[in-house]
Amino acid sequence: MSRKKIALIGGGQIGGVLTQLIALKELGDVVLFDIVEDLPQGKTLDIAEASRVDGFDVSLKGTNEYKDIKDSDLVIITAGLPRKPGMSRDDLLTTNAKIMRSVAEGVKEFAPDSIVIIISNPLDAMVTLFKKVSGFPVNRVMGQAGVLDSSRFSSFIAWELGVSVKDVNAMVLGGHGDTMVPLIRYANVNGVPVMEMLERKYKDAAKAKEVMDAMVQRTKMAGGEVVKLLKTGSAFYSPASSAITMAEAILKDEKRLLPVCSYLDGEFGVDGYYVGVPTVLGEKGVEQIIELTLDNDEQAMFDNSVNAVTKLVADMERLGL
Ligand code: A3D
Repeated sequence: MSRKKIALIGGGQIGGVLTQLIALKELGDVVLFDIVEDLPQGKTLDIAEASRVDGFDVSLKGTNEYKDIKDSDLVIITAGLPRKPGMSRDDLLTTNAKIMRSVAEGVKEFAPDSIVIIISNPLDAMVTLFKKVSGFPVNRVMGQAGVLDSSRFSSFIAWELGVSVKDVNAMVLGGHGDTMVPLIRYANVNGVPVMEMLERKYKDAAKAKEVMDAMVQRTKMAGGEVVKLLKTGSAFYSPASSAITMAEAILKDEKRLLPVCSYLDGEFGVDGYYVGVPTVLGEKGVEQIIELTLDNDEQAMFDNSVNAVTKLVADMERLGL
């Protein structure tokens, strides 16, 4: 089996952590691309010089030229501005859409058979734009958001219940914005419903609901919480780890069921939009979309989130981006 080639477009905060994680896990050879001269060369050199102590052996190359990503198997895109305090993800639309267009053209030309994971915000719009400009089939274009949002939700549940986060399964669906949909009813600790555990802990259903609502709210605002603390940018360790989970599922054909920003063609009653839904990832990229039953409240939240995505995409089209 030949070594996989992974192109990372954007050598900023997330791009740097992605490079390091790919090296540590020896997932493949990395080409880190950025428009800033010397930045990707400096980051890859720094990480490569830890190869002896960390014990990894992969090739890491920094570049400012698209031709170096030629024939990559997988591309992960983080090019674009991150949020600063007080900004919403949607405030990044105009700037990042221009960047995403140029990236999509570069990837289309030099890595036309790659599978692409997008992280740049506003996520749902950037994935839509990449698909439109590249013309890639929808199974090869997806976005990372739900894995991170679900990991955040799972962390809050574990901290609240005093259990290992390894045993928590909780999924967040919908768009990657304030309307995202943490699925309370499906959240469990090794099969035991989280709501049941909260009700036993507090011996009061109303209090349990209040605690869960606070965790849901914190999940929706979790990106902003980090932005407020960091002041100069947004979260980068956890988004990188989340994208690596998806990358590993694809490169190793793991068939993992993960919440992925996938193209819906009638599933969940949505036609022609990218939305976060349970997705099976394997060597072909998006291999299955798993539909699940939503109750009335969940469906209303999901519809609201889909509306936010359609509005964002309409804004992008209205602005001619
Ligand atoms: P940052 O550290 O600023 O890195 C972005 C990099 O993109 C910089 O090094 C830029 O030089 C580079 N860049 C700008 N224009 C281009 C271009 N045309 N071609 C190639 N590279 C370019 O940001 P970051 O790494 O912290 O975040 C990157 C993106 O991810 C931002 O849009 C964030 O909002 C987004 N983000 C998404 C999530 C999700 O979960 C979806 C989480 C956190 C951040």
